[in-house]
Amino acid sequence: MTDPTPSAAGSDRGFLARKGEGSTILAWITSTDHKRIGLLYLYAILSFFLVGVVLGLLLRLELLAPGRTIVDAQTYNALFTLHGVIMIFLFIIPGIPAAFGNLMLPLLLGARDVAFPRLNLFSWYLYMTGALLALTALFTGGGPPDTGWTFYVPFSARTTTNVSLAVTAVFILGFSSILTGLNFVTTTHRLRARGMGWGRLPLFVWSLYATAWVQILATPILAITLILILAERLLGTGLFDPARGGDPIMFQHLFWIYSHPAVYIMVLPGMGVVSEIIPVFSRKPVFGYWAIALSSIAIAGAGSLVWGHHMFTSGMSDMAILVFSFLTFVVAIPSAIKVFNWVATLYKGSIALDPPMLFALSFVLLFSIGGLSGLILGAAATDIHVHDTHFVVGHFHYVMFGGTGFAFFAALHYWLPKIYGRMYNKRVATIAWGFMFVGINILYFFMQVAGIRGMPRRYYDYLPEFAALNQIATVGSWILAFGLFLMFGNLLRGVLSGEPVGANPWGGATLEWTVPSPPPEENFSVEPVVTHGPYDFREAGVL
Ligand code: HEM
Ligand SMILES: [Cu+2]
Repeated sequence: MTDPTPSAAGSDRGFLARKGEGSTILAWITSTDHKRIGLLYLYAILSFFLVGVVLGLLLRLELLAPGRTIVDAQTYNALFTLHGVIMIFLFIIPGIPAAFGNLMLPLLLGARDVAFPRLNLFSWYLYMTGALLALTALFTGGGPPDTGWTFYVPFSARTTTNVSLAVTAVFILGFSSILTGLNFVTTTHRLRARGMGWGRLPLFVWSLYATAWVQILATPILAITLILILAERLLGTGLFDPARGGDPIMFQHLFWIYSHPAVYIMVLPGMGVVSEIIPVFSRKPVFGYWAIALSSIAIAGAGSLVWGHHMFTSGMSDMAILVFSFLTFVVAIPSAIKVFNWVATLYKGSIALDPPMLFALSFVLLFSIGGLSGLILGAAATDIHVHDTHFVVGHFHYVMFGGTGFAFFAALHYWLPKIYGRMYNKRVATIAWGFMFVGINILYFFMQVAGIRGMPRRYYDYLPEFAALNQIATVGSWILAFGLFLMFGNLLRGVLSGEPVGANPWGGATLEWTVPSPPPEENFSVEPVVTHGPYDFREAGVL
């Protein structure tokens, strides 16, 4: 570690280094402090993200030219399956709630810890067990799974690759997610500081709260679905096998009844982060507090009813298609409400384009592009044209990477100074953001164009007419990767040897900015009493 320069606000390194024995690895992996658990999640999640990125870059490299470029077809199948499984189950679902929820929720509420600190640590162990099993599936059994992250039957029931282990891994990961959700709901209900009514909850807390309910209610359906695949593979139950009276379409229903709501587990916390950052860097109270808070609940609720839009081409009655298509458009309303309120918050604000704000604003733009392309998929007629093409891949990367991924990076740049008491280089952060923003747009926009013209998804080879578009997209992936590299290098350098910061470097009005950076182990030395809303900068004395 570099020089222990005292931070402006406190003279010690807070929860990061409790006297001598508190800093061993053993002390970390047995700690029940929510901040330490949050960091354990953060380190693990970022490591898996980097593995996922490398796999993604390999996929793009294979698609650089028609024909075989670097891998054969079977390896390509394994690569996109692993890329998808890692990015979905190890990065984007737990990313913001497990890492930043754990780090910040008690601080935002004025609490000492989450409601069940030991259950919290147990959730981390479940996460690590599931993650390591998923990676083990790569190297054992009949070879890496090749089904895609959706594990569709009948193929997943028949393939001889290591699907059973991968499915078990995802099953365990699901329990980690459920327990985190239970912990957060209880914490929000029971551990708010005096004076913190529901109308004074920071919007990030509202988004975690809505997410937690989806985690609790939807994830068990995934657990059941996964057990049924195992039963199909190991016992030959025939539930999904038409030859034995089963129904493969039933699998798709079960899978998407979880996996569509899961996209809200992915994106709601990101929206919460953005709702925190935009008012602080506009120096203005958030516009439409209740509209933003309640639209999270509305998205979680309505979003649970639209799973059928993944199955327009699977064979459904026209009536069912009509209903699912209609409901899908209904979810666009609360999402748009959020975007309008963010824009209204910006209006006539005194906007500071610091790195967290740049990432937050690009979230709004990229998520909107992703959302609008989602409407093309939600309308049954156009979906039939672009179903299972690269248009879909572009759409979900705009939403998940441009949306949630950028919100995750926004959170990193917003809260890391609080956690470590040090600042990264803001200029380098801005340059890194620039590369990532340009890279992501080149990569996914041209994937969408290729998709509209008929480039299918999950093929390792394609017709020569798609070559130019694929080349441009692959170059985009290199620009993006360079930006990521720069960003992580800069953050690491900031954490290790950046300028020390005080308690409130951005001028925020929420409770975490009232404690030293890094926060002390017990968070608050005196129990806080909340006397103003989370965005009343004047009352907080920061404006
Ligand atoms: C937040 C980050 C990311 C997430 C959540 C994510 C997620 C996914 C998912 C779920 C799939 C679908 C796999 C399947 O169809 O079975 C996929 C496919 C793919 N991803 Fe990513 N990804 C991310 C980042 C990247 C990056 C950085 C790249 C490129 C550098 C990339 C390139 C690809 C490619 C080429 C495919 C294959 C498409 C196909 O063959 O169907 N992804 N990704
Ligand atoms: Cu969906």
